[in-house]
Amino acid sequence: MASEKPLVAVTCTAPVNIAVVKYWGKRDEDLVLPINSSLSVTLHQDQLKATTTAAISEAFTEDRVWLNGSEQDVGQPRLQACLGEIRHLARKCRSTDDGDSLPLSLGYKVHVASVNNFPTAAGLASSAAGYACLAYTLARVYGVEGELSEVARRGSGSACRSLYGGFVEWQMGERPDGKDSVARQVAPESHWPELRVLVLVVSAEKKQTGSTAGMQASVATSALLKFRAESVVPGRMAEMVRCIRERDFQGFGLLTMKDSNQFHATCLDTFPPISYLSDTSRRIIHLVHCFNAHHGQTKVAYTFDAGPNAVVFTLDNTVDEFVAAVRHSFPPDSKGDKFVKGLPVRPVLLSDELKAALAMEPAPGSVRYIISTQVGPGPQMLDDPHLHLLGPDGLPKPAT
Ligand code: 2P0
Repeated sequence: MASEKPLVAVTCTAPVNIAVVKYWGKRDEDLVLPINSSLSVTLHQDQLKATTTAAISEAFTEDRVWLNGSEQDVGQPRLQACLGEIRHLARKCRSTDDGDSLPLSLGYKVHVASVNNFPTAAGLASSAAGYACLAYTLARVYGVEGELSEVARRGSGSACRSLYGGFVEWQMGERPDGKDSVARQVAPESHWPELRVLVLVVSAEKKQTGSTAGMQASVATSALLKFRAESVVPGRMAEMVRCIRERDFQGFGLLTMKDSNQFHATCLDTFPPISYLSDTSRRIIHLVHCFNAHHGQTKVAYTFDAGPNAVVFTLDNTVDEFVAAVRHSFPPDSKGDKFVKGLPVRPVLLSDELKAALAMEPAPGSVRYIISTQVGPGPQMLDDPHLHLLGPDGLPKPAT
């Protein structure tokens, strides 16, 4: 049977992105159109990525999706929207094509398996990487070329920003059909090689209020959110693009922190209020401000999404000292050697002046570990068929 009805399989990876001008709130729930533009940094896939295999075959009788090994309800509206959109694009490609070059695949059902190499739903933008990877992989398997923002966005708004490497803006657009609500690269990953990223993981628990529900509540009740979208974000987008183009870390860091704080302020302005930050998050904020005050300039900058984990930006000449400050303020549990994962960080001794400036009671174990990473490229297709997550029978391979 397998030889008569072979499957066509493609495997791709896609990155996590972290917004420095935040998206929060939709003007159209169905099309996933935002109330403001946003801008993000794509993180390197060596540390954080989603991997997805999509396979099509005449032998498949239904669309099926597995996430981290467990089968999902393929009827979920977001999944249906992505599948529907990619098939729509594939039909369009075919009708403008000479007709012979595309596989006879449009009527075939698809099997999809996806895994993340980091905790799902822990505030680490797993849905962004996952849906970007889904859009990119489906496009490859169905032979779709061109703009994929809409496919990814219909899965999860922030996912369209994970379609590119480096620094990426999601232009909110104006059209009711969303055709101009697209992601664009502002600068490639090679643009600012000194920029480093530290993810401070404080909790791997599932978050309490999902982003979609949280945004709906904020749009319905927060006057601050409306003010932010109309009067604050447009200026911040322009200023952030300037900071990135000029590699102005002081400006970039300051604006990143202010925008994170304003996003969390709109969450508190939502009624009933939403609170994503934990005591440890607030301690990290305090640590960053003490560190910067000690140096008399913005040397590190935090940002927080819909969860308590911190993402910290800094430059390569400051990473070692800042990680030492984190170790000092949040002494690791016994497994101290596993405290930093990813890009190497050298141990350094903190000066007595900096220790005094940190002025905090140590909170042992509250930062569980740090992922040390950098800016990275966009989605990639993997050539090695051994890396497919689906076997020749179209079912997930057993985890090794
Ligand atoms: C962002 N977040 O810009 C903001 C900052 C969280 C805080 O985009 O409903 O998972 O799927 O469009 O994209 C998280 O929201 O929400 C998010 P949906 P999404 O990264």
